[in-house]
Amino acid sequence: MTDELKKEIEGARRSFLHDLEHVQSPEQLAALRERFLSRRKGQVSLFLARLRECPPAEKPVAGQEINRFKEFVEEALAGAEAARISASAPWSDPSLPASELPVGRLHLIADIQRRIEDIFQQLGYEIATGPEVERDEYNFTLLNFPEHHPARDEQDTFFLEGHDDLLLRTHTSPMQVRYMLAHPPPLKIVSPGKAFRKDDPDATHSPCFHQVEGLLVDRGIHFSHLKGTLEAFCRSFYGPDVVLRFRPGYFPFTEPSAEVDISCFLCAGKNSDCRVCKGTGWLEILGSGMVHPQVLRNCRIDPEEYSGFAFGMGIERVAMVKYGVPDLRLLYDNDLRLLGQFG
Ligand code: 2U9
Repeated sequence: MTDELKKEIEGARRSFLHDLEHVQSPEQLAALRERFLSRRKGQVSLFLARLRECPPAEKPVAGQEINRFKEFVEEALAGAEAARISASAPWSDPSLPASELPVGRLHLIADIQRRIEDIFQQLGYEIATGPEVERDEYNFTLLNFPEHHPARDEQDTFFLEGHDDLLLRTHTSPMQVRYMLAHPPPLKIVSPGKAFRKDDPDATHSPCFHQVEGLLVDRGIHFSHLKGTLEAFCRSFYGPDVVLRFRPGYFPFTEPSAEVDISCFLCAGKNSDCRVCKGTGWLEILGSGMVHPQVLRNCRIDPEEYSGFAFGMGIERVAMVKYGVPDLRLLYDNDLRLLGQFG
């Protein structure tokens, strides 16, 4: 019985291999599988049915033979299927370099903010950040804004409804007030972050913008320290050949105050059609001054013993000047092409 079955299995194996060799389509391959492995009438099932007729002593050997045949058919069909799939796959060359993946980068505002922070940290400044919803007292009163200053008008500042003394800070200066109230001098800090003003958006204005302000308070601080510090910063940020120009200015919280221009880093004043400085040779970039004695007093610092300087810059303005961004609104459009185009 076993010998007879063995012969039949051998015949079936040859017939299977012959047909497998001549398979020409996925459909023919499926039909071959059906013919040998179908549960009801497949060749393997027919052999298994024959086991019942086997004498008990021969059953284990006969069963083993049938199982071996079944595994052989299954493996051969799987191999043929795999070969068919890889033959139909598009040709590929694994030695080619991988296709380029898009790589993310910091937004211009965040990038510039960090670069400015890095430079001041190297000069020994600490980074001090604070709340965007501020008290009127820290945003205006202690900074020496008179009661009827235009900035305190509802037209210019976002006050919180139902909270007369709360507002969205109009500059990052209140953080420096907080710091002075909490730390005795000497102190050296920069305060980066968002500020808010009721401006209609246009190419140079946005109701939410970003600033970095700096403050240094110690004994014997005078205007030369301010000049030297801003020169060191601008040379590091804009290039070693940049020249600074100080013009008189006015801020309630500094006295004297100065607007600071830098020489045009693109044309150094030599190109009357320069796209960066528009031919003037100068770029307005910073505000600064010596901290007003009243502001020091308001922050519990004796102006007879201590003096300090402060400065501020708008990050959007820096981005526009440094990278030639023509319209500040581009910085907020969330168009990823911005990241490749500038900076
Ligand atoms: C304290 C005392 C003094 C910070 C200063 C400026 C000058 C300034 C503007 C630049 C462009 C704001 O973003 S902007 O519109 N800032 O010109 N800021 S001095 O002076 C301070 C701050 C805090 C306690």
